[in-house]
Amino acid sequence: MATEEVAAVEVVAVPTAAPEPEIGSKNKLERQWTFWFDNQSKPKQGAAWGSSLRKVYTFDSVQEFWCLYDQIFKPSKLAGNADFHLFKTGIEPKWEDPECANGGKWTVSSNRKANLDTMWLETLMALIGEQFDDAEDICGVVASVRQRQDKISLWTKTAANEAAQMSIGRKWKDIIDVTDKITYSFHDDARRERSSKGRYNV
Ligand code: MGP
Repeated sequence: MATEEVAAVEVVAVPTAAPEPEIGSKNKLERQWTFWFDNQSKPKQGAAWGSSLRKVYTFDSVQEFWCLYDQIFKPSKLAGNADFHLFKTGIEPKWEDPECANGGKWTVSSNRKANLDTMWLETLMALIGEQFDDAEDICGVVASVRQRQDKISLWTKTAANEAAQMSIGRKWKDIIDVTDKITYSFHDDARRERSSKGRYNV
């Protein structure tokens, strides 16, 4: 009997080690994301919009994201005209994509390069970390480096759904720590008129 008690105590006393993480194991994301890059610094005469747009990398793990971010994706590093995109895999960053066709975008301008990089990174992390309640309505994000003024735009799917867009806009402002008013424009309006008016403000 005494031997059994000792044995029981010994069993309880053995520390239960947490399983070792596998070397090289990955933290999977909720979904796949694709980085795109559009270098418009040397536009070809007469080339259609989008002809310099390139798909760069598709990933679905936290590790791949940081690897990519550390090596290449800092918008402020570029002087000329360029767009950086992170979109859900399968959606092209164009008005013509069926998922974007009835959508629009919230836009925030940035006067400082450092600010652009911070807002870009905060947005990327919020997207891959599925921080938005209306995540299904989001297509992706674009950082536009421009001589005049840099900007970041969050593209969404259903422009007509004002409640969803307002919720996304409010959340995004929190994430990137912006207090100024931001504006949502419909791609449909932009298609018709270059300097189209915004439809929603938050
Ligand atoms: P832009 O890149 O969104 O604005 O669109 P940018 O470069 O900051 O310039 P701004 O002066 O309008 O502020 C610029 C132009 O590119 C548009 O007016 C369209 O002619 C063209 N364009 C932009 N996008 C995102 C698309 C697109 O998805 N499809 C097509 N066909 N043309 C687009």
